[in-house]
Amino acid sequence: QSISIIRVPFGLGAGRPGSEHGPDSIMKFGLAKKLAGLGYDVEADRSIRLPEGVRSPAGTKMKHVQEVLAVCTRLGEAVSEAVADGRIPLVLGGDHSIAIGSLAGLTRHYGNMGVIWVDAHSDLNTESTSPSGNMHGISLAAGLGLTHLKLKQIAEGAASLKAEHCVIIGARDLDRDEKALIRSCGLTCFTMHEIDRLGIEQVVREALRIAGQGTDGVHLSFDIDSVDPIEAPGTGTPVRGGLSYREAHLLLELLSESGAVTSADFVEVNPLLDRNNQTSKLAVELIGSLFGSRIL
Ligand code: DIR
Ligand code: MN
Ligand code: MN
Ligand code: MN
Repeated sequence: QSISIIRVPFGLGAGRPGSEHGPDSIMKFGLAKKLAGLGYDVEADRSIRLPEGVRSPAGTKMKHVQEVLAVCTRLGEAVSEAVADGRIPLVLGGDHSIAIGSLAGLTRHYGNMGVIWVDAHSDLNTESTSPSGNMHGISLAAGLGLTHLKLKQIAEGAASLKAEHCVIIGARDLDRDEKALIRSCGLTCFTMHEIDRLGIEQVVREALRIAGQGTDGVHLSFDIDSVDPIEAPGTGTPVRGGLSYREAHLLLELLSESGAVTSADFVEVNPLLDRNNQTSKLAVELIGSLFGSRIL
């Protein structure tokens, strides 16, 4: 099996700078070596940069739309190429707006893809409901075709996700209109409340059923702010009451065991806000668990 690590040093979709340093930091703490040690053929030379001269007009409500579109277009091509070559795309953010590029590239190949979105947030705002104007807060809504921005604009042949095959895990900070959308749009949201009650193992089993049954691929989009800030302080919008260290690992170990995941994003690591690189190191470990690293 082979993995294409695609670095996306882009952070303009977040409200504060720093996530653009995520990919290099995660690489620096040994990701490529870790994956090679697990037996994968690793390609790690892809880095997606913002083209020169792209700049959104000032004074619009959503910030940096043109920059997000440009980066996501390039990312969509790289992801699509990896899939066409039979390699697993592993996308390192960057802020979570880049998931729009991953989804655009992936849905060209997977006509009926399931998505597992692990996040403290739901990223289900739209251009009209976003309270912040930050593009990382609309990426799942964009995947579902609920925003003005469409995946089709980004990659030819891309298609919107079906809500019935999308699952959010770890949510605990939702905006008003996101809550209404979750109740009405048909996706499944396992908030921290459900994780407390059911346990992370049952939640992951349910998530795999929803995203995996009757689909032709499963994309994992993992926002590091899903993990409790005690373990993952290096992120732009930390929210207390998150996944414990072991819950996060177990989630990824169970996904690994299932063999269902066909691509992944790891986003929102912000080295400028980190303590002793704890969050970058955690990201390397968690990605290891997704790709088969085990305690024994
Ligand atoms: C908030 C925060 N819901 C927004 N979203 C974040 O800006 O739309 N997503 N941080 O990861
Ligand atoms: Mn997110
Ligand atoms: Mn988040
Ligand atoms: Mn179905």
